Amino acid sequence: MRSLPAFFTESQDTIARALDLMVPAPETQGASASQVIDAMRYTLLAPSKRVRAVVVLLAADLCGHPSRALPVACAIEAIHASSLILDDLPCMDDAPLRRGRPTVHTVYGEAIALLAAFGLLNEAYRHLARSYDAPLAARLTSLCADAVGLDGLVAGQAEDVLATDATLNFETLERIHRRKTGVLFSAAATAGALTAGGSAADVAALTAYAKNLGLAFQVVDDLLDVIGTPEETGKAARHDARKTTFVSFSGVDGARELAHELCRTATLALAPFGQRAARLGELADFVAARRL
Ligand code: GRG
Repeated sequence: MRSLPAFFTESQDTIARALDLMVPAPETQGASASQVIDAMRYTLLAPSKRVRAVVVLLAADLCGHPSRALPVACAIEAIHASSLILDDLPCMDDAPLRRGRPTVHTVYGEAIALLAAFGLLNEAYRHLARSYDAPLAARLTSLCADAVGLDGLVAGQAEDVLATDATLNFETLERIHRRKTGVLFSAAATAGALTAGGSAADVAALTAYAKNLGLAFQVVDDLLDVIGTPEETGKAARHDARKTTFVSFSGVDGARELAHELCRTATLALAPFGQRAARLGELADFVAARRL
């Protein structure tokens, strides 16, 4: 397996420190609020690849001004963490394990898990409002709301939940995962470019990159459900057995090849940047080959 490039692990550390500050440990909020904050931090600070936040930082770096990217990188990680809590609930995927730990609802109960998910979503938007000047905060908030909303995570999850036990065609499967997974990658790349004052052409190239990267990421997620171990993925193995996945369509080898193809297409979209996009190219290579 390809190991993580050094810039990736350095960014992960920077992001983890910023997330710790974004939702500080409870001190004076009282016992009930403390439980919710503990549950939020339990998910937000758990071991994670933080790949969406890394995309934000690399996109901003590529556009020449990385210094303002960290708050929106954290907001996107908080949105992602919120979606994981919801996705794992008994009424959705009913997952026992996430990020190598028992899922939030199994530790804190369903009511606190739901509140922690809303809490993280709320903190994400609050962080944007407080970290940027009004015009940029408005653009980033709108971008994130679009990614979460009715052509994004919520819509993708709804279609996915309703399709359990159904046989899907490839077009439907692709639409579900573009919304559930792909749009947050696209939002991450766009957000990074916006904080750096990237041009419309920069944003278009980065969005094309992220769209293909996000889908590749999901194809490998499906693959790892079949061939990965809980030690590698931090999740229960073969949890998607009742769903149509990219592996049901293409088999194990076909899914890995599809992921490589999507990552090659992603990297090609960055050709106008030349060597400056090398790190995003390395990130795509990592995604195609990942086992975690
Ligand atoms: C209101 C935020 C919100 C969401 C509601 C529940 C829901 C709609 C959407 C679920 C979206 C979801 C969980 C998609 C799966 C995406 C995916 C591949 C997750 C695994 O991501 P990794 O591997 O995880 O990056 P780590 O733990 O490394 O961060």
